Amino acid sequence: KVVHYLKDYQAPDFAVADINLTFSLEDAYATVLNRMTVVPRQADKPCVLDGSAELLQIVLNGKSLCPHEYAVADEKLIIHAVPDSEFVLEITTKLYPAQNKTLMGLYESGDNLYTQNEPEGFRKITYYFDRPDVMSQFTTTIIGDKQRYPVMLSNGNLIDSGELDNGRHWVCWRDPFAKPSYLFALVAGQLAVLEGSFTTRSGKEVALKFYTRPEDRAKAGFALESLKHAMQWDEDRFNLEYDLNIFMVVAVSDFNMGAMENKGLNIFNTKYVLASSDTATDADFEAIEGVIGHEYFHNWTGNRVTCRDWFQLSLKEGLTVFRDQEFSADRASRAVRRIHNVRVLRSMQFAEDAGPMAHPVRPASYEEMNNFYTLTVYEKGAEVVRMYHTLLGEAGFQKGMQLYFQRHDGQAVTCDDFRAAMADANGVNLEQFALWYSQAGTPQIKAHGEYDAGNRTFSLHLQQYIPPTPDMADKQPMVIPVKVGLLGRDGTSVVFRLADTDAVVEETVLVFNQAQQTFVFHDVAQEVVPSLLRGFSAPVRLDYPYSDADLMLLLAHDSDSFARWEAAQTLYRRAVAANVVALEANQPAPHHAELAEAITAALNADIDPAYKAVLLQVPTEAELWEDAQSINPELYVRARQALLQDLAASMEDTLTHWRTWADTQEQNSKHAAPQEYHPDLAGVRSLRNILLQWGVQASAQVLQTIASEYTQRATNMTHEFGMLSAINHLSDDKRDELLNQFAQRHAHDDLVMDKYFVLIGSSQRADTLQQVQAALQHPAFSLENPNKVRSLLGSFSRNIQHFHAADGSGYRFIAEHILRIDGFNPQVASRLVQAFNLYGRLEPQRKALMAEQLQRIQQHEGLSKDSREIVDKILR
Ligand code: B3K
Ligand code: ZN
Repeated sequence: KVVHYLKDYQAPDFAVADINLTFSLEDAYATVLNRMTVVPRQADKPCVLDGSAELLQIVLNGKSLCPHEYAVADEKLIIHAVPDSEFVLEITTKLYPAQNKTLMGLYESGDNLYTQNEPEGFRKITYYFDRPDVMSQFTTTIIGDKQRYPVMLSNGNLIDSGELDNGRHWVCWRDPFAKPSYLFALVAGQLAVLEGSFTTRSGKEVALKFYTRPEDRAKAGFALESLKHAMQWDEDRFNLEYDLNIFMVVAVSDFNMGAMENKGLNIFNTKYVLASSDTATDADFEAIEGVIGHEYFHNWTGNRVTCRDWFQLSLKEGLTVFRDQEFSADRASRAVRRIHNVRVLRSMQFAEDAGPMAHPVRPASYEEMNNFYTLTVYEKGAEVVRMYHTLLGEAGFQKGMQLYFQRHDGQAVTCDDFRAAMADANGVNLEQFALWYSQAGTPQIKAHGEYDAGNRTFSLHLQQYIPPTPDMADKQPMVIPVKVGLLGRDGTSVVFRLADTDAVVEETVLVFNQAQQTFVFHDVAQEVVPSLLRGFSAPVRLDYPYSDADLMLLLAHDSDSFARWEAAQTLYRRAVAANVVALEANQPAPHHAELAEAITAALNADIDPAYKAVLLQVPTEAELWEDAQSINPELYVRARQALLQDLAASMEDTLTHWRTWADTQEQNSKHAAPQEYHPDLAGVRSLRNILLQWGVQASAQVLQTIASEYTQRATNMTHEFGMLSAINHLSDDKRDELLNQFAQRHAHDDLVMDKYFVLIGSSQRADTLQQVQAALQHPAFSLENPNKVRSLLGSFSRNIQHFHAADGSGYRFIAEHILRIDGFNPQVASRLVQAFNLYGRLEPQRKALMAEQLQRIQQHEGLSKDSREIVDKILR
């Protein structure tokens, strides 16, 4: 096994002045001629190229190399002797895209060809210095049959094209911007195009082209509009303009992840391009806008300035996630978007940080880079960028961005370079801040405070602790921005003055950077309840000894929408914890009357419906068990379920009232087409759907209502999927009937069928495993399509109740399918292996059952290094 370490980084021995690729697409294979001008940076170094494709020929400065002049082993080509000065290397390889099921390198989907090269796919195409700090100008010629490959695309601008004999044609693309190999892309096939244009602020007209299967073209309109919004936003907020004359997006249904930011030629999972309101939910529309933004924003943060090495992945990903989050927040519902991001972070990234895969935002080592496209690199990375923003303010942050581009445009750099730009542009010291990149684990803050009426001061005592992770035991105190306000007992905001200033303020950001620290607020007129970590100002867990009454006060009055929501979350967590204790002792779960009242009051308050909807989200099981040990997952499911049932029963009238209100809002909407996506209506529908989920808990009658209204409402997918989700756990035959009807009606629609598989895989019904097994045989299902695997098996692996079934059937089932998938698509398999991350923290019986399956995976002959790295880390 080969472990790569950040500390071993060495600059490349060779530069590539330019690279010319010629792809000849034949019926069953493709040949690639790679002609590059290589410039040695030091004398006497052997030339080591990365590659694993079938090698046909190597020509050095016009002379064909004999086998003794080079060696091929372990995905490397070593040319023993090369000139000390610039030389031309021509390498010919042969590829079989139809047989490539890894979906990396060049592969076939439908009858078309697509590439995916990040991080190390280019080496499956040709032999090259396949590392991000080798940047070059690419010219790509593609030759293919006119009927089979009418459309042939690559990066940059189309500079020439022509006809050939035998019904073939050719095109030549040139990308004027130097780029690393991971940003190279090629697409060929029968594709329809939806066109638009955008005029940049300096007056350049950019052609926008969305390529899809012909039957999908009409569904790309929303994505096209999203792209225009993203281009405008990047100019307005970040002062960044697009740099080529053409921007292409290609949608493909077989894709390992969401999308890929190849220069000028983004390749997208169809899931993040295609939408119409009868096949996509409002959440799907929002995800499309976000991902389109994300990939577009990479043009500057990722492509113009790229990563020196893959350890620096968060340099582009954390920053670009921050940018897409801000884009979405500026588009609509900032408060609700923030809460949504925090919820993802807390339920998934915190779990990663507390498990066997814990790693810093900048990992120190990896075996398989594909395993490090993680929530930590992306989501925690975005929180780290957000902390610069919180500490420096918007203006200071933008000054830092400007300096970053001034210094590094066209370069491959590190997270330290980014931090230095932020520090230097603002004249501040960010040395200690570097710990956010090197220390894994979620910092925990213990806080308490007291009011001194005589001195009119409120003292806040903070203590930080960074838990040990498998990679590191002892950690240093970090810089934690803690945004704080104070509320009086009547719920009003109480002003204060910090020591050493005259300014009287309502809110401040404390810079908490020692193991323990006390902050004193002066001139505080009355006893207060502190509102802490406003806006979730740092990715930490914070514990303050609030009474339930304090939390209810914050829930009713806090002016900060995150802190207000968080108060409800804490109340929910406490209630579930009380249920866990009762259920463990075989007692009935207690009744939570006060909480029901507080939530009812919040629902009845004058707030935005989308915000009401998130207030009704009870923390997920993963948030509930936080870093507990000896976990019995089923107990948490039952305790959470008991809380939902109890609250819903007490709140039945309120739930019905607001559901009727939501219906009226939609009916009387001022929008011309209320079934279409619009942020306002999306908020109303999200409220309606969560009320429906609660409603089903409160009364069996709701199922009848859903059944009777189904057909009329099902013209809108948000409603249709909302209704099915609400009844998905019921054992009533009506549920099966509606689900079957759904599957039949949408049998031809790949993306809607994914939703069907999600419903099957996530149901709490007793027969879920049987239904999942049956769904594997469904004609629309395929193990080779990652969306299908994620929908059915991915959702089952997150189905707490059934994946963690006490008889081990869930573990066995997932392990068996991991092994089937690992044989042809290691990336998708190794994602599924991470379903077992909870291993070390499970109660003994489940732990033993899981160990059996983990060992079975570990001992499997020919297991990919992707899956091996994960399983070894879980079992170590
Ligand atoms: N940069 C790609 C991710 C590539 C993942 C490779 N396993 C998409 C993105 O983050 O925008
Ligand atoms: Zn990205």
